[in-house]
Amino acid sequence: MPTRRKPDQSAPEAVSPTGAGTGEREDTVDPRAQSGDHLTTAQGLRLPDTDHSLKAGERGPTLMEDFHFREKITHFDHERIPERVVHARGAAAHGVFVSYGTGASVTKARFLAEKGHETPVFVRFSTVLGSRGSADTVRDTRGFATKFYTDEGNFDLVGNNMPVFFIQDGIKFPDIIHAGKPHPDREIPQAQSAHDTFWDFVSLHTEATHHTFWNMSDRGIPRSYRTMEGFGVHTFRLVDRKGNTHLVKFHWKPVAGVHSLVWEEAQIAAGVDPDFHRRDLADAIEAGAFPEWELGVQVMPDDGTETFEGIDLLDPTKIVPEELVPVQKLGRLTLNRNPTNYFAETEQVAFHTGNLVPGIEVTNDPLMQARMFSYLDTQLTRLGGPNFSQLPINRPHVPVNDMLRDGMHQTAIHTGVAPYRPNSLDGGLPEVDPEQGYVQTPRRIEGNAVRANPVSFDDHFTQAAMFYRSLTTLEQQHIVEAFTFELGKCYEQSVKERELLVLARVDGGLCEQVAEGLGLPVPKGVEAVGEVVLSPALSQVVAVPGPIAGRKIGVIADSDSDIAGIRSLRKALLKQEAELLVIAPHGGFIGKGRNKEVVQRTVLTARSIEFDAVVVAGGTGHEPDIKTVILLQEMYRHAKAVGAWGDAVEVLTGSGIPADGPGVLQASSADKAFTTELIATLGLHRVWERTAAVMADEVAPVR
Ligand code: HDE
Repeated sequence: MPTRRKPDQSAPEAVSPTGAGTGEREDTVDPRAQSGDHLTTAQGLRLPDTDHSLKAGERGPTLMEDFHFREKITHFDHERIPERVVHARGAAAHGVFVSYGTGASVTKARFLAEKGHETPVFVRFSTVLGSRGSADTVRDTRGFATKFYTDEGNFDLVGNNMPVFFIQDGIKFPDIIHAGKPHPDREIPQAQSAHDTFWDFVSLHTEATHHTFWNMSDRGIPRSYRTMEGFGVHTFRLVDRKGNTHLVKFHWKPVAGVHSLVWEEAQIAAGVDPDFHRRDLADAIEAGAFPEWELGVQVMPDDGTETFEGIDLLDPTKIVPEELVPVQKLGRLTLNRNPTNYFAETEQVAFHTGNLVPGIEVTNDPLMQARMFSYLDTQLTRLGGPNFSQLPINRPHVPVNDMLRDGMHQTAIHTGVAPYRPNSLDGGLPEVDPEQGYVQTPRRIEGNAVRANPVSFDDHFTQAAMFYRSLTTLEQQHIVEAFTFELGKCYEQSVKERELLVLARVDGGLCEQVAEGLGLPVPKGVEAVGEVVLSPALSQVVAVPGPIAGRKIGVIADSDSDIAGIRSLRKALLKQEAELLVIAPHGGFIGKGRNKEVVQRTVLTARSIEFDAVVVAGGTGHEPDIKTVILLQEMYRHAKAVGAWGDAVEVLTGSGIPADGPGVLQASSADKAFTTELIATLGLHRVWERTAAVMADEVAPVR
């Protein structure tokens, strides 16, 4: 059996944050990598010592002869591989996709068409711009890449958390990425778009406008990976059993709802816990609050026009509003297992838009066409040669019999003498399969060789205006603040002025507010988009409480606190799969005897960003220290639920929290009414009524 190092569980604070096991599974360990109990060299030679190099005398130089030293150091020197040129920072999980069978009306792909069909998956979430070690919560687009190990071969849906993209033609991809990455001279700023080259590019390439609005919206700072929507972005062509085709757009709908951070939280988290999203995903899975999404499609007719109601379906900067074409649900994805080894799985997984199965095809979207080249190509450098599909995480779960041979890192021992077709020497094998093999639907392709876009790609502003105007006042305010922040970080006046011109073409009111924030004049004589049909589905503010599974609630307590109350609150929250964490002045335990409670966070280690709500347990000492005051004030400022029971209400008021403020919960004990109200407030995600934008409206941000 492989030898395992167990996490230190002796000190309560060192216990896995969720209090659960390590999530490791024996059956995922490759016995070829770790077998036997003894330390060996890569050749299997047992070693007596790995802490001392072989030297000429105790005080002498190291000998060339020390093969163990050389093997150990050489391997270490080569442990890193090039990080992904984009989407370098990521976290992933294993799971299962269960089909509802509803897809049969549009596709013959078995994993979608057969009811109850289960397909193993591996999903990797990422940010686009930052390096592998960058912070999770920066303002950026998120990758949402899913590898379905179907019984017809691997299908990869390599999507994002936003439904549109910056550019319409893949040939510009190096340019937008060069503009978004840190400046080449100083290599700053890391993992963010708040700098001159980014805004220089997007103000000159106005097709980026719609995506820029999504990035500046709350979608650019998701609360968790598990509260993100996912989108295939491009239009795909689905083919049913009879050969009928439809054009579709893929959507992932999170069961936990779509939620975001507020900007100050995102900034604090980037410093206090740069692994915020990675930790959240792993913790939720380890605690058994498995993240879930429903996969759906918007189905449009494949009538030869590749447009729908005037929307060009080949233009990746456009969406089809859900009010126009509702999303039909095809199945449910559950992420239920953390990777065993980050490098072997999350780092080495290789997605490719060209990994398709019968029933799913690509379209002529020029962005998608470029991706069909890039994803295979990039792995040659990143994974060191053409055999990366043999890596365990990339291997399909069906028999593979290709005629690809040799190459760097070849791990297969191929048999036979005739890796060509037809052959007579290997019995004519492998055979081709004209019945079930992947056949592209014949489609007529003609036209002049031109470097040009269709005219329908020219409207860069209408849908940006539709997006902005469809949101609540509160969400619009966040967009205004984000543009003002990002442009405020630019040094070049001309860049700011040009972007104001872009904003003026989208929405005059927005442009005025950003211009005011920047202290610049509003551009004159620019006409904004006129009236647009709104799409309320674009807003993520909810009116009805959603599930709270996986949410974290902190309870401030000390040895005088009402331990029974803490326990009954924990019980109620656990029923909802939410977690209660005790925050105390010191580590170890609070209470005595049977009334002892483990402390999960100390006042020193806790920070507001980790919690969706914080309450103070009755009986807790009334003189809050400065860290407690900061914790409660941040919770209040970030529109999250706070509360207290019994005499601990004084801790709230002593921290400057208005006892009658919205979302400030009070009760004489941690009774049913208190927990019910807490759960309902958490389900709404934020107490937006506290924020200036909503107060100005004098109404809740509900349409
Ligand atoms: Fe990617 N993209 N991309 N991209 N992309 C990569 O592939 C590329 C685009 C997306 O977790 C790279 O293996 C080009 C759109 C995700 O491993 C690379 C173009 C969308 C991931 C690449 C695009 C995406 C990548 C880098 C313009 C949303 C992370 C490493 C034509 C629909 C996958 C790698 C993971 C990764 C190229 C545009 C999503 C270089 C050339 C549009 C989620 O091949």
